[in-house]
This record gives sequence, C-alpha cells and structure tokens, in this order.
Amino acid sequence: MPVATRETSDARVIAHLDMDCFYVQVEQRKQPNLRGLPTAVIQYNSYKGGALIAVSYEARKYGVKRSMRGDEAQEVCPQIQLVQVPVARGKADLNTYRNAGSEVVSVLARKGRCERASIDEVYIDLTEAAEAMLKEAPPENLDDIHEEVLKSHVLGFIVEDENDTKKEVRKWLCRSDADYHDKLLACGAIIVADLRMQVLKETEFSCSAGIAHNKMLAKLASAMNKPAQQTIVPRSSVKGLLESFPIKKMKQLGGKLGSSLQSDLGVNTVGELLKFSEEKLQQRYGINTGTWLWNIARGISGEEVEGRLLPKSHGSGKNFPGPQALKTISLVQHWLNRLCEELSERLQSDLDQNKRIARTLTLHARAYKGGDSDSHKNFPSKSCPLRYGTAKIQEDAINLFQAGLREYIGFYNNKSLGSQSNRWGITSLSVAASKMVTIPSGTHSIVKYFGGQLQPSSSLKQTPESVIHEAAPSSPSGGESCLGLNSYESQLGYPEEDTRMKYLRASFGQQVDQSKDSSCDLSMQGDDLTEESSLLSPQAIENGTAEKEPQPSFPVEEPRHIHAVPTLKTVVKKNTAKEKGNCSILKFFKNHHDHCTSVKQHATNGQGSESNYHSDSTINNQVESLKETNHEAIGTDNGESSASHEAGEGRASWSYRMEEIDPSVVDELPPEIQLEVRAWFRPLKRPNVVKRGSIITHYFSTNKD
Ligand code: TTP
Repeated sequence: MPVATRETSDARVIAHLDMDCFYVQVEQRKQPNLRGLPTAVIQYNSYKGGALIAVSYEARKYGVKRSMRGDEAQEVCPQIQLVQVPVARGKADLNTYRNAGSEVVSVLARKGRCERASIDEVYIDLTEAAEAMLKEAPPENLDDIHEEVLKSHVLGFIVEDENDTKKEVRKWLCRSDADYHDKLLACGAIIVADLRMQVLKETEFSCSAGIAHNKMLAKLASAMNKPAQQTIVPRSSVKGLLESFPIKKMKQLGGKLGSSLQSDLGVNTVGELLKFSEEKLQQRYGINTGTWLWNIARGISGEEVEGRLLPKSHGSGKNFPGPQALKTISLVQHWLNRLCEELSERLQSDLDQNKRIARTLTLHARAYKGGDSDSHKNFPSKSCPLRYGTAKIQEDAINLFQAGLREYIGFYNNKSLGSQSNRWGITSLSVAASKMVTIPSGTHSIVKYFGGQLQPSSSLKQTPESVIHEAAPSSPSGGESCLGLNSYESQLGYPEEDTRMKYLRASFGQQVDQSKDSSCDLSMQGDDLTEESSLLSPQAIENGTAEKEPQPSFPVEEPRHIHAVPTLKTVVKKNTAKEKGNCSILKFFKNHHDHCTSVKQHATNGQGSESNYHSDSTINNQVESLKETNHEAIGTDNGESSASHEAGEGRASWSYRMEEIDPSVVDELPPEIQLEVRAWFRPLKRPNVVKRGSIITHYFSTNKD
C-alpha cells in the first residue's frame, strides 16, 4: 500500500541512476568484441532460441524487443549476437550481474546516501553535495562545464535551434537569477554527470539518470532519455510531466489501485487526478492512500533515500513455461531443492559479508489446474520463519509448497492431491528470504565459533548454518512454524500469507515498473526469475574491501547486567568462582568438563526441559541468547548471581557478580573471539570503577568512622 510521506523539504536533490541494457553491458565487458554490435542476453532455456532478457540499444534499432525469443530476434536482426546468461544448478546464475551492480553502487556511494533499488538502479541523495557546490563553486562561476553536463535534458526547457542545445543548457545551468531550487538542480546535474563518467571509467558501464527534488520524479526522469543521458526536472515542469503520464506506469499504480482509478474514477493520466479533492480521494481509498494520490498528482513525495546498499531480501526462482510445467511433487521438490541451495548460499554469504540474517522464508508459485487459465493467478504464497541450513530451507520450502497446493486445489474437497481430477501444473516457483536484520556486532564470530565447537557433540549437520538457523528468531508462539506441515494429510495450521509478499506476487505478474523498485526484484520474464542482490556492506564499500571483519563495538553505556548471554556468562562465573583460571571454557562448550557442566543444572532449575544439554534445543537456547546480547538488559543492581527462567518464553536468563569473573579465562578462547568477549567485560567495569572510587573517597573522607 502506498505511504503518504510529507516532503521534509522541497529543496532536496535526488538522482535516480539506471544502468543501460545492463546484462548486455556486463556481457560486453566480458567479451569486448561484442561492443557496439546488436546484442541480447537470453535465458538459459533454449526453447525457440531462449527468451530475451536484455537487449542492446544497437539491437533495439532493428526492432528487437525484450518480449521476443532468440529465434524471432534473429529474424528481425540476423546479425544479432545472442549471449546466454551464466548457468548454475540448471538455472540462470545472476551473481555476475549482482556483483557488477555492487561495483556501480560503490562508486556512487562516495558522493551521497545511496539506496540500491534493484539490480541495476540506485537512488542517491545529493542534497548536501549540491548545497556545498552552490556555496563554494556555483555553476555561474565555472569557466568550464563538461560536455556531459551540457548534454543534459531539462524538462520543459525548449530550445528553438537544436544546434544551440548545449549553449542553451549552459545558460540554463548558469542563470544567476534562477531560483534556489533550480540552482540546486543545476549543481545536482553537474555532480551526476561527473558520477556517471566516474562509473563509466571505473566499471565500463554507462547509465542514465534523472535529477529532481524527489525520488518519484527522479525515477520518472531517468527513463526518459536513454542510453547514457540525464534528465533534469525543474519544479516548473512537474505539472507538464505528470499531465500526460499514464497512471498505470506510475510506481505502485500498475496493479489494482491503478485499475480502480481508471475504471472507477476515469483517471488515465496522473494529471487527471488533479480534478479530485484530497477528501474525495480519501473517502474512496482511505486517508493514507487518498493523500498519497493527492500528493503524487502534484509531484509531491517525501520518501527518503533509504541509505541501503544491500537488498532487503534474497530470492531464487525459475519459470517452467508450457510443456515444462512441473506436474509432480517430486519434480517440484527437485527444483525447490536447487532454488533453496542457491538461496542458502546467498544467505550464507550475506551473513559472512554483512552479518545479516533473514527471518522469513516465502514460497511463491504460479500454477494452473485443469483447463482454468485464470487459476494461474491464485496459487497462494506462503511464509514461515526462516531456519538456516540448506536442508532446513529445503524442507520448509516443500512444506510451504504443499500447504499452498492444498489450498490451491481445495484441500478439503480432495482425498489425494495426485488424483486425476486434481491435475495441476507449476509454471513458476520461487523462494525468497526477507526481513533481513543485522546481527549485533560482536556476536557473529562467537556464534560461528561456538557453532563449530558444538558440532561434534550435537546432531547438527552443518554447524555454522545450523547454529545460525537457531539464531533466526521464530515467531513468539512458534505457531507459524511449518514443521507441522510435513505431509499432505497434516491438518496443522498453515503459515499465514505474508502480506508483503502479495506485492511481490503482483510484481511477479508482469508489472515491470512496479517490480523494479521492489526490494525483492523478481524479474517477470524469461525462464528464470531474477532478483536483486548486493553483498557489499556500506562499510566494505567505503573501505574498498568487502571482506573486512567488523570491529567489535559495544556502546559505552552498556548496562551493567547483560541479560541473556547465559551460557558463556554462566561458564565464566562458574569457572572463576570455583577454579579461577583453571576451568576451560572450550572444554565446557565441548561438554568435556564435568565440573562445568553442572552449570546446566543451575540453568535449568525448575524446568527440566533442557536435560539433554547438547540437544538442538539447548543450542538454540544458547544462540538465541547470544543473539539478544545487545537488546536486553536487566536493571538489578544487587550484583547477585542467579539463574531463572522467563516463564513465558521458556528461556534461561542469568545475572552475575562482576567481581567473581576472572578475566583470564578469556585467554583460553581462540584469538578471533577474545576481543569480542573482552568487549563484554569492558563496559561492565565502569560502574565498578565508580563504586571503588566512592570507597576511596569514603576512606579519605574526614567523616570516616
Ligand atoms: P531493466 O533496467 O529493466 O532493463 P535494461 O537495463 O536491460 O535496459 P534499459 O536500458 O532499458 O534500462 O533491467 C535490468 C536488467 O534486469 C536487464 O538488463 C536484465 C534483467 N531483467 C530480466 O532478467 N528480466 C526482465 O523481465 C527485466 C525487465 C529485466
């Protein structure tokens, strides 16, 4: 649902940069001999020459379109060069393109706050940079303005003689009597042209851009003059731009809302919305959407550039057109397994590089049943909490699929999904991992480390993944778990449909404009579904290194009692209280030390449910707790060591007496995590120092008794 946001200031400078025929450029960089030739990138599937997913501008001149297949493209342009997307696991492997997109973002991020909107689109907030330029080196003072800037298109600015265009644009950019807004845009245009040249130089990719006062207008403008050009939207031209702009092409209006505007209000262009008062639009579409519509009719949008260089989600999908439709569960499972493998790999690499975990797994499918072509639209998307580990993702995905299928074919009316009367076919499948959260600084390598230590004595198969799987939060009630959906016959509750995914599903269905901005950018065409992904962290980009380990950092104000790092803290306490410096933490975690394992009894008092100390559930508990290190704190200041359970959550929690901890035990930990563990202690010293200080003060005090 669109969200109406106030413009905090209409004097912002926002640019939207969109790569030109992106996949083609990536392939041409790999094979420079293709440069300048009509070229198209085709999908993996070779049916009728493969579906075209990217077409070079040279090929477009011959009439080659993305909707064509290779054979057809060759008919209209016999010399076309068709390049197949890289393939892995029997489907397109888009990593090269994702990484190429990251290269671009890393160049842009040097100049302003960037939001990666899709695999090849970026918003950048240039307000500060433009303001600084206006102050220090305004365009009117520049002796030399680069040709690339002078090639800008200024919407609404009419140049009589085309030969004079650059001269006239220069005049427009350098007007000393221009209003403040236009001056800022002029600065923005200079900066963007420079950035585009920089991108070209460093990545060899060309791009186009829109420069405006908000994201919405910048996005509309970037597509207006392609390839390798930029378009400026002065405030005075907004009305003219929107007047004739087709309503269905507007972001968020490609679906039902846009259709309703057309059929119910007779609105076909954004400008036609101006006829309606805000109240009228609110009455019809609700307060928020009504105001949003009223705003967009006037080119108002307060949406901020999010400052996000990483994707909001990861996904992997594949289409199975026509005769390739999947008609048996085992075939679906085969493909789901492959999709999940890819998804799991990407999640792992996101975790490694960006320290992020995803919390929700969603399955989308398109299907048909019998001869009902409309049924294609109705396969329900299903979500559940995401568990890390390829096998677990695969297991959950097939369960989600089965839940969706039951619903799709009418579970309660059917004895067996395989019966003739219930024939179905799956024409597209995808899995997506969303709700990405950054794990607290300082816990990642610890979680990984202890995962590794625990492996031999636990039943988990893939240690880091498994441990992180447990770290992925499950719903508070656990009721969303899809573990109960193991068989068709299972009548346990189905996971709820994630409403966010409805939007993704809509994108899935031919709404190119809509989907392009979606965080989970599923491509609509070709045999495989594509999705945006970037694996460079903002920090990595800034430092020019994607592999940099984050330094552990805890806020100075870290509360004295850290709640819920039970296992390690309890270990530390036990070690120090009984055998200072003697009891090995490593041994404890390996359960090789009897003395230390007695802690578990302490920890499980009153519950008894964790008697199988090395069961997955206990590991779960440990990691769940590690995960929350930064989030929870208890305020008891009495310094008492205690073990308790939070009744509602069945989770152990401890507090401890700082003085009893012998910091030397940390030396026993491997070097890679020592620093992090020490950081847990460091802030805790503060209150103690204060306390001791007060004792000294007391000692020297004249009132000492
Ligand atoms: P787009 O930006 O839509 O298109 P483009 O970059 O190829 O061309 P343009 O210059 O007109 O912007 O898509 C970016 C890439 O995403 C594109 O190169 C290939 C991929 N893609 C698909 O795989 N399937 C699709 O249906 C679309 C629209 C894009």
